[in-house]
Amino acid sequence: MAVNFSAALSPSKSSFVGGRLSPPSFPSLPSHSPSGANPHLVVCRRLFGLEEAFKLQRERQLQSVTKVRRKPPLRRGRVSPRLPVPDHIPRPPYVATRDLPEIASEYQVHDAEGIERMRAASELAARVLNYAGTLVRPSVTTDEIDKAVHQMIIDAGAYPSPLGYGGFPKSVCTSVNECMCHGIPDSRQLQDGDIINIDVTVYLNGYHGDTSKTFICGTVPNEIERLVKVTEECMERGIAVCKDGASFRKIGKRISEHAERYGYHVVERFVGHGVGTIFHSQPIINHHRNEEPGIMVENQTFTIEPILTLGRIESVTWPDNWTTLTADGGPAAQFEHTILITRRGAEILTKC
Ligand SMILES: [Co+2]
Repeated sequence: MAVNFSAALSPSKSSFVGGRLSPPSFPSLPSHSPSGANPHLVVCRRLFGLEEAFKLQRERQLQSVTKVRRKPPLRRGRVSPRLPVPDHIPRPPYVATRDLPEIASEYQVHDAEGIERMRAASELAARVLNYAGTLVRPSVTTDEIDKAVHQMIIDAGAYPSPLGYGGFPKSVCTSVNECMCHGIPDSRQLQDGDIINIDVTVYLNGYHGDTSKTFICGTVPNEIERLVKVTEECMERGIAVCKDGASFRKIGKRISEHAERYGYHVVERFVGHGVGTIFHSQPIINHHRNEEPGIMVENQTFTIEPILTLGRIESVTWPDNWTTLTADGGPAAQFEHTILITRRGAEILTKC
């Protein structure tokens, strides 16, 4: 499950969302005289020609997004009542409150026993995610996926981490088509041509394991299938630069390079996070290019979970305070693993 960067770090500055975006910028031009010999005029003409080209390119991109979408916009379905968790299953501390927990400042670096517990929680999360993926087909509701995921997690003696996190009402996030993350399972039936990210986090023996994947429902247009594939590759490339002593900003650099090769965009608003005994902690993992400081250390665990969009990265959040969609209605894909930093690389813990 991704952290909302602005809510996590600057709750009083929600206008910060998207604030770092800048359109292609042009030097400010001096006013020119009507004389054709003025060299500024030539510069102006060239620059305005360039600006025009950018505008046309943007319009074409938006048109292709609209064409690919071909589906009515996502709407809220009915959300069923909250599912019970047996009393013997230990709850994470945030379940007692409706408030969104703050991002804990400590890194999560483990001893041998902690690593074993991280492995167990992460492997369970991966198994649940695989199972959830087998349920994806036209006519299945996201509520049915939630119920199945919930049952498998409590049968394993674990707690579904999203349930009650900051008031989140369900056990898993299901984000369909233009929903970039934190979709709430409801009565909407999946349709042929949908994509759906299922984001599973479990709390087992005091440790969280967090993983997500975007699944394809039926047949989707080639452009969307490619977006999904490239998003997974971006996550893998981000993981490939991780090891003890590497800087966190390499992750964003590598992911952006790969996304840009295909003309895709990397969402900045949602970030990866430290994970372990605490669901969301430092370090914040930016998936876009950045100059943030910070070095990975051995035995540390965190998530890498890039979201890529076909169109623009600006987002809108529904009044439920969770469901977040691309503002332009274009599709978004996301993949996530929990990883363990080792001396020579990173081990993916959320695999089975
Ligand atoms: Co996460």
